[in-house]
Amino acid sequence: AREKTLKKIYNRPNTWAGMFPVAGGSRQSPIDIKENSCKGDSGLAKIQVSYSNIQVSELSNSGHSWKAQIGSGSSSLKGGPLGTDEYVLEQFHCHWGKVNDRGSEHTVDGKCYAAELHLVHWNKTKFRSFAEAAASDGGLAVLGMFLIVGKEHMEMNKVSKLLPFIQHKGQAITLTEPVNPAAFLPKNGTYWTYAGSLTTPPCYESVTWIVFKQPIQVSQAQLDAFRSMKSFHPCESCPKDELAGELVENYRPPCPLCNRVVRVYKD
Ligand code: GRE
Ligand code: ZN
Repeated sequence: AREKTLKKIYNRPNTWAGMFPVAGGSRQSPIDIKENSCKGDSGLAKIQVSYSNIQVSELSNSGHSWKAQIGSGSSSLKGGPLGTDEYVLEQFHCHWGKVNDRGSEHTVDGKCYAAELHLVHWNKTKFRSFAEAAASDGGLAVLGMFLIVGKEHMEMNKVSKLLPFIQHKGQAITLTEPVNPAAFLPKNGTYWTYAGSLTTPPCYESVTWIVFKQPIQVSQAQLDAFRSMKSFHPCESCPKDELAGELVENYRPPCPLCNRVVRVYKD
């Protein structure tokens, strides 16, 4: 039964290329990061990130994840593979499994983590809006963090404590306290970087991925709060599929690396 469930779930992203041909392209994300095939690059440097007074205008249930939309404040992401172009934070969201041994989108030598957090930034130097950047090469930069189960994450609590109020698809709530997304970055700045895509439709090939090697910790209760969300609208009845409307397994499995190189920066 478990075999059948996994197959069904994995099949879903396989249908995307029908409606979004680029989903079958050669720079898709996520990928399996093979540590021994990564290329050290002396041209890479530490990621420069700063966030101040970040207010989340809306925390919503998209039916596929929770999403924190940034409303105000200032942010700046540059350096590393991004050079001098300045990227600003648009939103952050997460991908997770039903159980702790799977849920991340990127994998490392085949290893899955329990979840993966995405801080989505757009290139304000070259583009006028997030929408324009999202559809353009060099438009987006996403910081990816692996989540493991351990101690409670105080910044993540600002999100996880509100999830009971947005249990169903389409629901949204305001966050009154500011968040500091820098608190989601691991202490160690070692990262992998490569040219990839959005991991959900429309799967645009516009993302410079920066995936941190060191995982961050969240508590079992915080992950369980993610898993308690539902993928259907409040007025709909619970779908009778394998997941029974639980918002879990919302990760895309690894895509072919094709003609790409993953570079590594060692902190
Ligand atoms: C997603 O929907 O999961 C996503 C975005 C933008 C960038 C990366 C990403 O919406 O994974
Ligand atoms: Zn994502």
